[in-house]
Amino acid sequence: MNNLTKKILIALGIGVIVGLVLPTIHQGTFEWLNQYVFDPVGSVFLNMIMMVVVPLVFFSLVVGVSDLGDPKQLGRMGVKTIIFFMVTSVISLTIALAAASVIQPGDPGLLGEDIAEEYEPSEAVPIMDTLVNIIPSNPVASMSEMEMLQIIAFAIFVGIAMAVLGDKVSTVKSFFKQANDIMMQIVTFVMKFAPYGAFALIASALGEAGWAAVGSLASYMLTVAGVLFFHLFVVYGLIVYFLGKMSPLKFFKGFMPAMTMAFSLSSSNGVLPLSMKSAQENLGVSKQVSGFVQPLGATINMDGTGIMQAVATVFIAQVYVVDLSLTDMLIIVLTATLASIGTAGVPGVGMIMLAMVLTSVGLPTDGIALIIGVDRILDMLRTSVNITGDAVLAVIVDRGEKKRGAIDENVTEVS
Ligand code: DAS
Repeated sequence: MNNLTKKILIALGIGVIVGLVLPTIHQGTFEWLNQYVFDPVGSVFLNMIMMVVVPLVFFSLVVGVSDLGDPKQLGRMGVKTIIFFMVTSVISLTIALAAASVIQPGDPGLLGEDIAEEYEPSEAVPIMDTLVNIIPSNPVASMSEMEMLQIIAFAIFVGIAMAVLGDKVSTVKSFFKQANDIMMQIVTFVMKFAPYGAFALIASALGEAGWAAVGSLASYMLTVAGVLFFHLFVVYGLIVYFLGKMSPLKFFKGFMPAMTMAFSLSSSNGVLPLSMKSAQENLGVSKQVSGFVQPLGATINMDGTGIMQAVATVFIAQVYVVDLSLTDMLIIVLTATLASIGTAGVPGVGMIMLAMVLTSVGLPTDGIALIIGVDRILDMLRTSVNITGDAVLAVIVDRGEKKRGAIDENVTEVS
């Protein structure tokens, strides 16, 4: 477990104690601290997260899509990889939305009854209008208004155009890559502030909501963890058995070193070398397939993150007593799936993308304050799921390529 994770977990523990105990000792002291310490520190942390959402989504998506290469040259393996990633993302998001809707982890009174009256949800937009309006008439206005689906659509157009133009736009492409690196560096700065932000937000949330919040937070965490384990062992297990023709036991035993490292690092990118080593040496995946599918997956495929985002969005909607329509559910699936295309696998990025999903369905992002404190624990779990999805696909693509005779074990580049 790395140093930052330890700091966040310690800050979280102290925040829970302060939030639950201080108001029972002296309400006035809690209220003063809440007004002059917890709220300001928590708001700064939330604002820092919101600050990077639009540029991070735009730059990472442009780079992610353009890195996929020219659609014409993408090739059989590329098309299979992207389709599989999208299919498992939609499956994981659908399971998560269904589970959260049935379990109902969000306690409507969590933020006080008045919040339910105060908060006027945006009126439900018909599905057809939503789909038509995805294409922005003014991309700059969409960015300033944080219209996430429109920003994603514009970024995909730019990314594909960049892929088609290739070397003609290499200067612009390196600008976008460097801009994306800058955004990821800012995410690293923001995460360094996470222990203070997590402490302030959980102390404030629990102090205001009391013990009821503990139950609701526990229910939220158990829902996310339950769906993650189901997706990991049942969905991936079935896929690797029926499509990869590999025993799930052999698969999980062989990939366990990478899964445990991902759990402690909370970073798909950080564990990528070990992910590829485990897939090649323990699961027999060829270097060509592993070298193509797993790095691509570490960036564009984050089923675990999508599960958290779907459950968190339903949880926050329940707390604000907002009924999500079918259109909203579709938007959540679209936004979470497409947004993960560009987002790099580093700690905490899923929470930043959650702000984007919430915005896309018109929910208040300050609902993040309720769950961000416990997010690091879930980040560890979901990162393990993220990289396992990549390995499952590597096994399947490798089997397909070997069956087709397209793999020459001695060749290193992708055929
Ligand atoms: N920690 C991210 C990863 O490395 C996932 C997330 O933040 O949701 O995949």
